[in-house]
Amino acid sequence: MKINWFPGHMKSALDVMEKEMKNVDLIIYVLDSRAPFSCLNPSFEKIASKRPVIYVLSKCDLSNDADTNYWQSYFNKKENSACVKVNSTISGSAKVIKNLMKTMLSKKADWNKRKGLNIPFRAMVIGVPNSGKSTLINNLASKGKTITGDKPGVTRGKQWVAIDENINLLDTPGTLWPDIENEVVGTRLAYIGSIKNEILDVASLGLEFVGDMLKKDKKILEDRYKIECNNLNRLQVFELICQKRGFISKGREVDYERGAIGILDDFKKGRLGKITLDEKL
Ligand SMILES: Nc1nc2c(ncn2[C@@H]2O[C@H](COP(=O)(O)OP(=O)(O)OP(=O)(O)O)[C@@H](O)[C@H]2O)c(=O)[nH]1
Ligand SMILES: [Mg+2]
Repeated sequence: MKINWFPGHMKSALDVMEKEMKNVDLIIYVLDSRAPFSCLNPSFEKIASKRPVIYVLSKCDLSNDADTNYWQSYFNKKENSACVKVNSTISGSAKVIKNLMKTMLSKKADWNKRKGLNIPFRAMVIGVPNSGKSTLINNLASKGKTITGDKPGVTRGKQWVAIDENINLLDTPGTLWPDIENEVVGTRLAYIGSIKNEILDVASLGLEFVGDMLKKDKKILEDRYKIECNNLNRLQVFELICQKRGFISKGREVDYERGAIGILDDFKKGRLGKITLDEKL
């Protein structure tokens, strides 16, 4: 699915992030662990190349464990970087990031100490919409200091949050990039909820998703919806799921849109199991 959702607020957010780069010591780059490669925003290349980066594979409770380990070692190998996986819905689980930050910035801390400076570290948290940036910050702050939500575009302005007396984090609005040319990437960003439904053809996205799951492992759909997929094409499977789940309109027709929303919601909430979409490189 070809995506072009790059509203004015994302453009200004990127400009602000580029400016703030000068004021931060480190970047925390939040990637949804179900599609970490697809979450890499080319617009961030300039932003994330000038500082040490902690790649955070978020929502690891929803991704395949072996695949997440693969992606963790992939991002760990990048220069001047480290990578951790987190489930930010568990209180205290992100603490490892705080310790990692302190280790990665220890030289700077020594330097500050020698100069008698007492300035807190500053890190900027970046990532595509809905990847879990604000939830991660709240987890680190041990208090709900930022607004979160299960739809893209929740955070609008930048917001500094002190997570302890030595570290300040900058929450930023989720940003995409103009004209996402790669259709596979666009589709995966849509599956994980990075793109708002209003600009999508949800029924087609649902059909595409059913097709992708059939290619991956038909048991994912068979087990969840108690159906048999043998010899059925993706449209027939989609319709079967809609019938099974009662996504039927008044005229007894299949309601593809409601069906698609239902299936994609099952994926987003992990009810289809722990699934990683991006293939290993
Ligand atoms: N299961 C699970 N859900 C998570 C995790 N982290 C965040 N979420 C959920 O993902 C949704 C989006 O989280 P946010 O923290 O608002 O995401 P964001 O990146 O700040 O989004 P924008 O501000 O819109 O760019 C919320 O419903 C969170 O509860 C996680 O580790 N596991
Ligand atoms: Mg946010």
